[in-house]
Amino acid sequence: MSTNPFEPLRREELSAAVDALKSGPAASDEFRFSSVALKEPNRREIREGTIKREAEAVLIDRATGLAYEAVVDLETGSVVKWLELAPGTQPPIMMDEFAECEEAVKNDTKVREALAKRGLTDMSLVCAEPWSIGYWGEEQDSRRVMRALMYTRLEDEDDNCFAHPMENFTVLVDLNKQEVIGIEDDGFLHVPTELNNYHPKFLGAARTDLKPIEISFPQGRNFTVDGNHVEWADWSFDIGFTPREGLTLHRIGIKDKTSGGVRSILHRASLTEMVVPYGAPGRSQQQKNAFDAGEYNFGYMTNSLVLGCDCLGDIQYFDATLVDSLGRPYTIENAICLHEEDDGILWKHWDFRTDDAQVRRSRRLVISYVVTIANYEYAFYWYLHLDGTIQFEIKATGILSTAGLEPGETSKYGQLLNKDGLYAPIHDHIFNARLEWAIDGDRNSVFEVETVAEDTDDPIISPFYAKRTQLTTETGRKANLATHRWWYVASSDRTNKVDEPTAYRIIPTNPVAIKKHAGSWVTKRAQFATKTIWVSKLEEGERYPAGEYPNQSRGFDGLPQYIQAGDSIVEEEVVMWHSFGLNHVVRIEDWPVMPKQVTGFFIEPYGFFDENPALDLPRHEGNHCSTGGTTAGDPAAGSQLHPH
Ligand code: ABN
Ligand code: CU
Repeated sequence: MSTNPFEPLRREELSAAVDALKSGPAASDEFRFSSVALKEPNRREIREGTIKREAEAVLIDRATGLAYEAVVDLETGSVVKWLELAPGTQPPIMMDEFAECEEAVKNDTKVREALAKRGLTDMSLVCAEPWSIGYWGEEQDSRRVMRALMYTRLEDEDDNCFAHPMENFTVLVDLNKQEVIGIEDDGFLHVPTELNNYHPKFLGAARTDLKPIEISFPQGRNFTVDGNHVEWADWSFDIGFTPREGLTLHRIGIKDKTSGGVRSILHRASLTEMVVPYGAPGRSQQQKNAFDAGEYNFGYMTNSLVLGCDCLGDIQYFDATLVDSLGRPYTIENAICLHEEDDGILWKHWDFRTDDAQVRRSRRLVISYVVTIANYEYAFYWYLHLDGTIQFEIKATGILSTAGLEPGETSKYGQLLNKDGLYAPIHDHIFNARLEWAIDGDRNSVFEVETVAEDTDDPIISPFYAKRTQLTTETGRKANLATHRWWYVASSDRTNKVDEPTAYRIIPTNPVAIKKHAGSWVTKRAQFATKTIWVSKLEEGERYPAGEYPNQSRGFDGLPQYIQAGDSIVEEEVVMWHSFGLNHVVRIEDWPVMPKQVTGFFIEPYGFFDENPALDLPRHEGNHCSTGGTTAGDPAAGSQLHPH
C-alpha cells in the first residue's frame, strides 16, 4: 500500500473501487463513471496520521438521468458513501460522450438534410464540436444536453475544420439517450471554403537554417524522485493528479538552511477552472462559454508528452491513470513532465569603483502538463525558483473557435481571418488557481497592500508608501492597477529577522474580469471571474470556484457560497483563489494555429527569508561570469561592437 497520502490511485485501486461499486449500488449496465479518483486526506487526518486510502467516484445512471457520489474504502473494499444528487445535477462531460455526440449528430436524418442544403454530403468530413450547453433560463429542462457546433473538413481529414464553420446551425443532443433533440438552423447557408491549414502536408518545406539546441546535464540531474515525492535544490513537494484539475501540487515547502527542516508554504496548489465567454451576439457565438475544467475535466484532456517537442532536456515523466466511462482504467503515458532549466540572470551587480561584477544564474524546476480542450491547447507550467519564487504560467495555443459571415462582410465582434466570410470572435479566457496556504504552519492571515500617496499640505515632498490592510473575514477583491493592489499571506507562528511575520505575496499580473452583463447566465455561473482574489477559510468540500458541478449549473455556486458565512480569516487555514487570464482580442497572426499567448502569476517570499536566499549560488569562478561589468578604461573596447 502507498505511503504517500497524495499518490493518485493506482490501476489496481481504481479497478477495486469500480468493482466494489459494480457489485454494489451501481450494478446496472446503465451506470457510467464520470470519474474515480483518490479521496484526498485532509490536513487534520495528515497531522493525526489517521489517513485512509479511499476512492471517490461520480456516476451517472443513464436510465434515470440521476447522478451519484460514492466513496469506497479501499482497505475493506466497501462502499462507505452512496449519495443521489439533486435531479438535474450534471457531472462533467465524459470523453466517450464527445464521440457519441458526434455520431448521434451525423446519423440524424434532419441534420443530414440541413448539411445537404449547404452542399455537404460526405459525413466522414463533417465535425460536430461538442460544446457544453450551459444554462439559458427557465425553459431549459434538466436533461443532460450538449450543443454541437457544426464544421466540416473539405480536402481530407487533416484539413482544418475550423476554417469551415456553419454559422447559426447547431444541434442539441441528449447525451444519456444519444439522440438529437433539436436543430437550431436559421438558414444561413454560406460555409467558408478557403483552406487555412497548419498541418505540414498542406505547407511548403520547413526552414532548414536553424541548428539544433541541446540541453545536457553532464554531471547528472539535480532533482530526486521517490514515488510522487520530489526534491530539488531546497524545494520539496508531492505530485498529484486528479480527473478535474490534472496536475496538483501538495505540501510545497523549502528547506531551512539552518535547521535542515522543511518550512511549509502551500498545502495544495492547482489550476481549478477556466471559463471562456465569447463576445459576439449571434446564437452560435453567444452560447459559447465553456468551463473547461468543471465541464470537461482537465485530467481527461491531458496530452501524452513527447521528448524534444513538449519538453527539452533531462526529463522525468509521470504517467496518469484514469478510468473511462465504463470504469476501465487506462493510462496517459508521460502526462506530467518534470525537468530543470536555465532561467537567465537571477541577480547581478557591477561595482564601478572596483570593476567587480558578481552575477548568478537563475535556474528553475518545471512541472508541466498540457491539455487539449477541443480546439484549444493549454500548456500549464509550475516553476520553482532558487529565490523562493513560485511561478505559474499558462501558454494558450491551438486553434481559434471561428465564426462565419457572408463573404465581404466584417464584424466589430472579431477579427476577419480571410475574405471568404471567416472571422474569430473576441473572448476572454478566465482561469482560477486555488492556493491552499500553510506559511510556516497552519495558522495564516491575509493582508491587502496598496501603494498610496500620503495626504499632505506639501506637494513638493509628497511621500508615498505601501498601505497594509488586514482582510479579516472571507471576501472577494478586485485588482486595482492605480494602486498596484496585491495581497500577502502571513504566518502566525514565525517571524523573521526584523520581527515581522514570515509571509508570501501574490501580485496579480494578469487580472481579467468577465465582461458579460451581471444579469447574463454565464456571469451568474462564473462568479469567480468577477473578482481577482477570493479568500475563504478552509472547509472540507470547498474545492472548485464555480462549484462542484458547473455543467448546466444555474449560477452562484462555488465561491459566492464559500464566502457567504463571512468566517474569520485571521490566524486560520486560508485558501486564496486567484482569477486571471487572457483578454483575447484575436490577431490575424493567431490563425490558422495560434502562437502561444502567455498568462499566469507569481507568488514570492515577502519576509519569508531574512535576506536574499540565493547568495550562495555557484560563482562560476574563472570564467567571464565573475568580472567584467563594463569596458570602461579599456581603450581597445567600448567604441564599437566586435564579435568574440
Ligand atoms: N475549448 C472549448 C470547447 C470545449 C469543448 C468542446 C468544444 C469547445
Ligand atoms: Cu483565445
